[in-house]
Amino acid sequence: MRTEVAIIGGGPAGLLTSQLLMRAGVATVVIERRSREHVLSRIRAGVLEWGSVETLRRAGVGARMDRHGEVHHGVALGLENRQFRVDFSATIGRAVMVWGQTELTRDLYEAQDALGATIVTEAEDVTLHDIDGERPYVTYRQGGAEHRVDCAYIAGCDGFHGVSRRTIPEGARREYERVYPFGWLGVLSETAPAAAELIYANHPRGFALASMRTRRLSRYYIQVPSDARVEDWPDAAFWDEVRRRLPAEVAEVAEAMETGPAIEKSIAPLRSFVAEPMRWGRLFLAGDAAHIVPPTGAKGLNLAIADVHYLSEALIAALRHGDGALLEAYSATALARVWQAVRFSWWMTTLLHRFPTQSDFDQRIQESELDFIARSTAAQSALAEAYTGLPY
Ligand code: FAS
Ligand code: PHB
Repeated sequence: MRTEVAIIGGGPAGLLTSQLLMRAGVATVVIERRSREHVLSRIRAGVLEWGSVETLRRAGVGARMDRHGEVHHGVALGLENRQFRVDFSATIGRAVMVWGQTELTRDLYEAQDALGATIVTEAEDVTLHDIDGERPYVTYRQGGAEHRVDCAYIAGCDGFHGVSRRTIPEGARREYERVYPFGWLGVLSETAPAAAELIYANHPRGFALASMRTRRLSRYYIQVPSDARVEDWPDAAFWDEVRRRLPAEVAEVAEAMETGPAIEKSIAPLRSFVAEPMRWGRLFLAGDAAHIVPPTGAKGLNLAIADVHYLSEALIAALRHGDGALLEAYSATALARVWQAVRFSWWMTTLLHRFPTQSDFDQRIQESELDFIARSTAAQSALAEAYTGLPY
C-alpha cells in the first residue's frame, strides 16, 4: 500500500490528523492497534479549550458538539470550608466546551468513514522503518498476514505506550518526567451533575473534582494513593468520600448530590512527561505520544488537538505547496505550547492535591494561594487564560 502520510494510532490525535489532511486532499492511512469498539470504550477527557472547539468545527466534526455540548463560562475552586468562582468570560472573555473525548472520537470515526478513510484496526507488531530517510515505511501484521505502507511522512499519534516515540534513537531523545505520588479514581454515573459548573476541591482528605458530560451523565474524581485499587472502592464508599471533600460552604450541593451506580470506574496514575524533539527525520509525534499531563488542568486532549493543528498545517504546506518551513519548525512550535500546558497542569496539581509528605506549612501555603486567587482579578485572569487555552 502507498500513501502520503501514514498515521500510527486511531485515537483523537490520529483521527483528527487524518480528517484535517484528507479534507485538504492529502492521502492518509490510519493504523490502530486495538479495535474501534475498544477505542470508543475509553472514558477520558471532558473539557475542550475554545481553540479545540474551533479546530473540531474546521475539521467538520463540530455539529453534535455544538448541539449537545455545554459552554461553560467559569469553574469553582474550593477549600475545606469555602469556594469561589473563576469567571472566564468576565476576566478574559473566553469559555470552554464540556464535550466528552469519547463523543468527539465517535464523531471522528464517523466523519472518516464518510470520507472513505483507510483505517486499519487490530494491527499487530506495528514497526516504523527508515524514518530518517527519504522513503519511510510502516509494517504491521493483521489477520496473520504481513502488510507494508510506503509513505512520505509518518505521524506518530500512538499515545504514551506507543511505538513511535521509541523509534526515535534513544540517544537523540531528551525525556522530562515527574510522577505524582497519587492517582485519580474516576466514576461515570447516569446522574444529574452536582452543580452547573465544575468544582475543583482541595480538602485535607485529598483532591476531588465534580464534573459532567451532560445533564444526566456525571463524572467525578477523587485523589487516591498510588497503590489504590478500584475494588477497594465500592460505589457507596466513593460517593461518601466525594461528599466529604466538597467545600462545607456548599453543603447543600453535597447533600443534594444525586448518586447512582458507577457505569465506569477506573484509576488513572498522574504524571507529567515531555519527550523532545517531537520530530525525527520524517516522523512527527503528536499528542500523548510526545507528552502527558496530569488531568488537573484539563490539558491532555487539548494539547493533542493543538499538536494536530500545527502538524496538519505543516504537512499540507509541504505536500500541497512544496513548502517545508512549517515542518522544520513543528517540534519547536509544538513544544513551546506543550511546556506552557505542562507548567499549568503541574501548578494546578500542586495547588489542589494533598502530597503524602506535605507539611502543615505546605498546606497553609496552598490555602493562602487559593485565597489570593479568590481575591485577585489578575490571578483569576491568569488562571482563566491558561485553563481556556493559550492561542495557537
Ligand atoms: P491516545 O492514547 O488517546 O490514542 C493513541 C492510540 O494509539 C490508541 O487508540 C492506542 O490503542 C493506539 N496505539 C498504541 N500503540 C500503538 C501501536 N504500537 N500501533 C498502533 N496503534 C497504537 N485528558 C484531559 O484533558 N482530561 C482528562 O480528564 C483526561 N483523563 C484521562 C484519563 C486516562 C485514564 C488517560 C489514560 C488519559 C486521560 N486524559 C485526559 C488524557 C487523554 O485524554 C489524552 O490526552 C488523549 O487521549 C490524547 O489522545 P492521543 O494522543 O490520540 O492518544
Ligand atoms: C472530566 O470531566 O473528565 C474532567 C474535567 C476537568 C478536568 C479533568 C477531567 O480537569
